Amino acid sequence: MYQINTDYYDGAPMVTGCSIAPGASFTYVINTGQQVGSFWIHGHYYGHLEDGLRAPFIIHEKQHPIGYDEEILFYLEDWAQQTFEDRMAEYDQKTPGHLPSFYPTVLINGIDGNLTRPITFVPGKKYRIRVISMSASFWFRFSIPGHKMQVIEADGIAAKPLEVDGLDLGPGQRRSAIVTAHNSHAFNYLYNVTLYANFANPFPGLLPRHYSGSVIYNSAAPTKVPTISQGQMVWCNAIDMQVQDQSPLYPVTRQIVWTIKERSLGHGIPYYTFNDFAYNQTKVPTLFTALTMGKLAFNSSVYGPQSQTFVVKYGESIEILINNPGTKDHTIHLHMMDYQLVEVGPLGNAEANNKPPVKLQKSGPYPMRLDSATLRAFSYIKIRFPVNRGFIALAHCHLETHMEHGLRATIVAAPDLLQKHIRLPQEAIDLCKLQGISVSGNAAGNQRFDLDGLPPAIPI
Ligand SMILES: [Cu+2]
Repeated sequence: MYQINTDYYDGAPMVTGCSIAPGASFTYVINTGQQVGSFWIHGHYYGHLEDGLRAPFIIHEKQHPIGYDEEILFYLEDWAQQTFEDRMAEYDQKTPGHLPSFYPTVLINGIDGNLTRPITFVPGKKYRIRVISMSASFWFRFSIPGHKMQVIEADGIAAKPLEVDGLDLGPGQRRSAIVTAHNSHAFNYLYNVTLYANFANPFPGLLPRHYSGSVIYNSAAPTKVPTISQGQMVWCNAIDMQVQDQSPLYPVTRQIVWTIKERSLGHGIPYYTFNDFAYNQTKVPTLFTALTMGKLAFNSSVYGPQSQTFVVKYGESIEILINNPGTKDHTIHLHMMDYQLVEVGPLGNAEANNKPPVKLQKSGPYPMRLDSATLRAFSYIKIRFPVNRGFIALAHCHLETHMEHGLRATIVAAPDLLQKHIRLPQEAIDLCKLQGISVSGNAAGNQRFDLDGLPPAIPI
């Protein structure tokens, strides 16, 4: 959520505040007047979302929008048979190149994907199908073969309708699409949910995993299953979308380059970074450093090298080029905003790895805005956003293991405006005090550039 001047409600531990310690409580205040659309709530601390602390969060328009009759929600989860902690322990003991014996099942609307309930279509009616990927690691595809989908929303932002055969969602992504029911009720159909990923070896029946549920027009009718393979279908690709409000391409006054690096440390533990350091928690939440360091808050050094902090100023218009020369797909999520996805392209090393290169594509004049973009292996994306207020934005891959193993960065935007407008609620301060966490000073809780006591940054 944007959390304009209420960054302390963002919920990213040690970035915008302290975590909720066992036995403690904290009240989040969400201004529902700033955004509408599909979101989700999830624990942002060490795999909690993967262990189940995740729920859809939908802000409806004040008035029922014209354009559809009913809404049908699907929220999708990858569901492991181990806890995140056990999985990470297994991960950490493996030799390089080996992934844990982890093939998840799928929950559709909170229940076993094999037991999924049917949905009902009334001939001629228009349905808004809302799909929320609350995934921790895997990608999802959703389709209703025999029906086209008009995508009208991505990550809470309204889009000009884009016709596709199905939706493709990385961890954290959300889409809405209009599906018009056929006029005839001669047949029933199926909706399909597929779980897939490029980071684990395919295994028959386990990956990719296919689930389906009935689309009932008439309970006495036979089910029609159109013979179209997933490879023949057109999947929703964010770079093909145009934003509904026709906001033009933002200008660029400064380009920042992040190159994702991957290296195995110790017992083959893969670490990931944007640029040179694996993210590691600071000793003072980054927001509190920005609020208490005066003019030094503009100097990225005070946030510590392992917070990978980039300070940007009011009035700047930022482009981030994110290179992924590695073998794994990621979803790049930025908190507190949506950004324009302006370009997607190949890095040139795909063929050497026996993979087809990602096609070079630039956005149209009205680029789609998102908060979570897919970044495929051997490719890059360019995203843009204006600095029109103060905010602290955690940037991270939305795959839990990647995020917990370093793939995060921090954007501190206009700290002068944060200092002017933010008044920390006592509750946010108490949450830190309860855990003995300092609420002022640099990343180490010291003055100026003295980072004594901060754990060493892990260089990659
Ligand atoms: Cu990732």
